[in-house]
Amino acid sequence: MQILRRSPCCWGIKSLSDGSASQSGTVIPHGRDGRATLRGTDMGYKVAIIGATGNVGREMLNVLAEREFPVDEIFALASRRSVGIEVTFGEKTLKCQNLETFDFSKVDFALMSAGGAVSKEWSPKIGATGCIVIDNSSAWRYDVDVPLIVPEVNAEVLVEYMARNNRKNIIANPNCSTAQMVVALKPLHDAARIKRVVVSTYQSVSGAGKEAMDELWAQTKGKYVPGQEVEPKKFPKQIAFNCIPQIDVFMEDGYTKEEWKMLAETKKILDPKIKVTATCVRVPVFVGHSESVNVEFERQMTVAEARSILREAPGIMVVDKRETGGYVTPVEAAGEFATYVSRIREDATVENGLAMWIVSDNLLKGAALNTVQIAETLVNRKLLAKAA
Ligand code: NAP
Ligand code: 2RA
Repeated sequence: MQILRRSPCCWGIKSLSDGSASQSGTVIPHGRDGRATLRGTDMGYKVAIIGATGNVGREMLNVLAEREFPVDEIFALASRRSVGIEVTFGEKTLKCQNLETFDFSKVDFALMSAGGAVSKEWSPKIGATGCIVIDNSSAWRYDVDVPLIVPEVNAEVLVEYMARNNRKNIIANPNCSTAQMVVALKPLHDAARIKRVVVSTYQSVSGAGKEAMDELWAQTKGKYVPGQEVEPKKFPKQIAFNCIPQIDVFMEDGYTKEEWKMLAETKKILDPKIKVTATCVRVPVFVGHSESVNVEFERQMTVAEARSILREAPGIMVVDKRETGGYVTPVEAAGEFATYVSRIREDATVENGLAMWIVSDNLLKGAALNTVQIAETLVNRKLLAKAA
């Protein structure tokens, strides 16, 4: 299933909230349409997209083109099954090449979204050629020698990493559910120190890849057409007209791996002292993850203060009208660069508590956009010049 993208600014508002320097120092200037673009650079880069036929890979091509990343040459790579398949990059059509036979010594960036097994095998080999790998899988996220980056939150980690001589040249992109949550929590944490987070997710099927989207589509149709019923394959139970409280495998403590990822990644990116408990649920939505988040702070944070902080935060858009329809749903967030925060209210069951609703396009801030922002940060801060 091809993802139909919505118009860039469906709400008639700019997609990123702030064009000035974020607290981490990442400068994200805006283009004409309000989207962030790179500062003027006098050189272009050679970029390979690994997993270019997939959900995230196609979005990476779109985002690079839309944000006018300074590309000299671009290569679409996938498995040998996809050699010759065409994908688009702006106005251009690219033919997919086989990852296994590609020469990475000729590229600066490998933006990777081909799953953990492929990344485990290929990222070290590609990194050893001097090319910077930015990987979307979970293969490297918890490696102490690999930075896990959300540029609005911890871009400064890249400065120290790129100055190392013995680095792997691998940078990890977080899980989609973590990325959108930490980008909203970071400015609040800076203001009032977060002690504990309780999050329940409502994750779209695109988070599980293109075949998962096909399964929802076919299963939904199959419910109405006798003889065309579709058994669960990508999901553990029927996903059409249903909710499944399991994403990824179960762990010994009864949590799922997706839930554990939210905990471990929030600690690595934001603060190891923050306590997180998560319940991750798959819902029959094609694109856009939603999260109900309860946050406990060290000091009082009023709703008004939280709103005002979030309104200024990079990457965040507050839409919170306290009236019917005055909040964002995944349908509105799909195709957008911003992470939306709605339904901000006091959680009176704990001291210093707030509750909120966070929605973002999982293929964009949750994957492709964040990957491109990491590459932009390396370029803008001139960190690549130091690459081995
Ligand atoms: P997808 O739609 O299933 O696409 C998978 C891509 O990987 C395809 O391009 C596929 O190429 C390629 N691939 C598979 N095996 C390969 C191999 N042996 N060699 C080369 N390429 C191979 O999956 P996706 O949703 O794009 O996700 C990709 C990765 O990003 C996963 O690690 C996922 O966990 C991660 N991620 C996804 C999201 C999200 O919201 N979707 C968010 C964060 C992270 P072929 O077409 O040739 O098979
Ligand atoms: C999911 N978080 O939604 C994952 C994507 N890698 O399945």
